[in-house]
Amino acid sequence: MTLLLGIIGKPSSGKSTFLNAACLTNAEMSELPFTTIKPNKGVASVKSKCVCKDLNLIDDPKNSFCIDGMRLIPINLLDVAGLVPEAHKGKGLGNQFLNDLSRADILIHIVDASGSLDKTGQRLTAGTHDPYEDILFLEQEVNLWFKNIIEREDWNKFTRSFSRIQKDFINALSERLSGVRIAPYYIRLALRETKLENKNPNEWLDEDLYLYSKTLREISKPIIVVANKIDKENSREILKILREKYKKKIIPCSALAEYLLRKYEKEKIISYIPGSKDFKILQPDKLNPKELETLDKIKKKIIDQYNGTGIQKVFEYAIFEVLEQICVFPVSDVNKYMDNNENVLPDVFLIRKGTKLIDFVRDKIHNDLADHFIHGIDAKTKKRLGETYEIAHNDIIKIVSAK
Ligand SMILES: Nc1nc2c(ncn2[C@@H]2O[C@H](COP(=O)(O)OP(=O)(O)O)[C@@H](O)[C@H]2O)c(=O)[nH]1
Ligand SMILES: [Mg+2]
Repeated sequence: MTLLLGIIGKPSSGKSTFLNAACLTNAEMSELPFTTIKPNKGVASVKSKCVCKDLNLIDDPKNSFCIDGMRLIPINLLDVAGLVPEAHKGKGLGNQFLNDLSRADILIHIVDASGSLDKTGQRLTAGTHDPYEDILFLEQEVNLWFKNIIEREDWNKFTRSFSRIQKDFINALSERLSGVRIAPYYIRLALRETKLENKNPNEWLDEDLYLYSKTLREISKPIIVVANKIDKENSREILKILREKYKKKIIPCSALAEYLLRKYEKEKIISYIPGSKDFKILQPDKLNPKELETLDKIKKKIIDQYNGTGIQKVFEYAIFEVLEQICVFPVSDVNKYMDNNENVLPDVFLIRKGTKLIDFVRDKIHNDLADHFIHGIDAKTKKRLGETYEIAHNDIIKIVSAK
């Protein structure tokens, strides 16, 4: 299944602009809070060095693209309606918003780094709102959403039947969380990390339940903070302060700049590879002086200073670092690196680091193939690979099965 990134943040922070820039779609963007009611979807891509260069091959990508030896691998984005305080209790578009997020593998929090919106997305004098509040608020709101799902109305009754943490309890908890797509493994991991595995569920205090919900949320739906609108005057200063307070990684970004660059690129007015640190103006006569000035500003004030507009960095960080994904290329001919239709290196899959060969076959290729699995072959070394072989980044593998 393609990875899904949920884009969250208060109204008008730039979520739709971010999605449109990343996917060149046409979701409505506006100053008005709640323009986005239904979630907007899009397909963006992450970039990873393709194996074709080292092997000196010309590839025929099918499920991805290859540009200048870089594979562009699709990922799904979902831009969801604005979040307001107490959404977890159903305020604003509350529960609908949160339910839209339940399918996400990771959440991208778009923060207005110019500090010119209050917490409901209404305009303020620039710099008067502290975006750190937005970060704390949103993390808490999502944690409380988890807590509500676990606690429901009957937590005391629910826990009465469990005298200690054991399989039954974990199974029952998984059941409660089934709507949020959380692997039982994460449920156990959060019990261990919080040390709550040693405490009877019926003795958990309210703060234990919050701590558990928060930990589980951090493991299963990590949030990445993106400081958007860095093109605005005061954003640089605010970003500096924000970094001191938040301590974790924050990625500066100008969704609007990226949107313009991709739009001009599509119209062939400039040449620009998303995420690159430069662009070239191909048809200056198609741009008026104001547009030329805007492009000049994008180059000097955003790209040169932040090493790009930030959007592509968000994806690479989310996929390769936070979600620890690696690339694997299945083939059926280990000498020519082809599939059955003579396509060279047709597909690439993203899988989590540490995935065993058999689990990859079952989850990404076919159950049938996994059931009749004999062995794999590493196309580069021609070595045999067993079921428990741990796949390495950029492995090219043929699966041999009895079917
Ligand atoms: N200056 C600047 N404005 C932006 C940026 N991203 C979005 N905006 C503007 O912020 C407003 C709200 O954007 P929108 O994407 O609709 O926000 P949403 O409610 O979070 O989906 C629009 O006027 C956008 O043009 C950015 O990077 N820089
Ligand atoms: Mg929107």
